[in-house]
Amino acid sequence: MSEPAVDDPRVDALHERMAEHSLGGHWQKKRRDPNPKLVPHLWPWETVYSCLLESGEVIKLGGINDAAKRRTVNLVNPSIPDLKATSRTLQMSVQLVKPGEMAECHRHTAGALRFVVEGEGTGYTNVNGEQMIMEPNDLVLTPNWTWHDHQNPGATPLVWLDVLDIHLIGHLDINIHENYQDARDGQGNYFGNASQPVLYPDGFCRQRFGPIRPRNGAEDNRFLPYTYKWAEARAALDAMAEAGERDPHDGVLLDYVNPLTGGATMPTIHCRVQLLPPGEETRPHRHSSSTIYHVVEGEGVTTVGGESSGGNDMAWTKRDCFFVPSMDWHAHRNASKSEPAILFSVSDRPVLESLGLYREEHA
Ligand code: 1HN
Repeated sequence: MSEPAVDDPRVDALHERMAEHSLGGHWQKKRRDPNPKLVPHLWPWETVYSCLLESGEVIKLGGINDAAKRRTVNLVNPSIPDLKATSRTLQMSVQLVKPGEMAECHRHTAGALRFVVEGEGTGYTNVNGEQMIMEPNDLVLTPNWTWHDHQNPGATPLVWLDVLDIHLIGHLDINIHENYQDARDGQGNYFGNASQPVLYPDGFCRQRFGPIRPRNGAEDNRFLPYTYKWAEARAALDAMAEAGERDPHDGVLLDYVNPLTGGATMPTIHCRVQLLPPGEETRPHRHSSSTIYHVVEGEGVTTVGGESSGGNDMAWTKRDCFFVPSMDWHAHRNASKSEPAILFSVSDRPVLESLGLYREEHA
């Protein structure tokens, strides 16, 4: 974008001198728009999955540029391809750990969670020593600065969605990463191993922080490693659907809450799961948080954008992922007259809420 022509050479001279000193006039145009409006987008699972499987053939874990020893395919918003980001705050990726493989132990200031897609119940993420077993559709939290490695001792591939607040953390200039291998204990000795020891059995955190728990909980209860089992979420969805308890904008809706505070799943990311009964059409609403969805089952259509923009229909089917930008009107429709549709979603809502910037509007 070029400067508007100014006839006064004194103004040109001023602009030049300010630029030399890393200064800019409020009246000057930005050189490039760093803030394009994000677009809604759908990533068909078929394509994502085939690229992931192909990466399993040609990308060694800890191969090209290392990439902190993870084999993930990132969902990239087409508005900001250079940033390799799903939204301005969150990253959703898909990760593959093949039978016998391990993704080495590390920790970072970015908070992360996994939503399991494929697994036979033997693969696990070790979070600060707890062996968190990953069964399909389980949700596993690795809060910021918790050690985590992923292990697949089974016979079939382990596949899950990763969600990280890494772009928010980047904007805040606090993106720090440490490999377990390079870390030292209190005596200054290197840990030296690629994985951490298993200290606690699966379910330790659920028992420790669930409704029957020791009096002294976590030191900072906003940052809990935790697992939410799909069997419980699914049973609750079915019971509520049966009872006809529905939100007009989201159908049968459940929050994954922090079990100690009852608040958001994590300080920066909130998770939900919703069931749209057969034939359900929700009423449009919009809000200042942006949301990434993953279709757990069923098929339907999400219409994004108001009447003025004509609306953008995203038709989805099982395991597809799609993004709804902040402040865009949206409504969901279950295309089946006989089967429910289930959507898992993540949003940056807790960030907006904590800054006093959360807004919601209903049609
Ligand atoms: C990461 O550390 C993991 O720990 C997964 O499994 C995905 C995407 C971007 C940056 C770091 C993991 C990631 C990631």
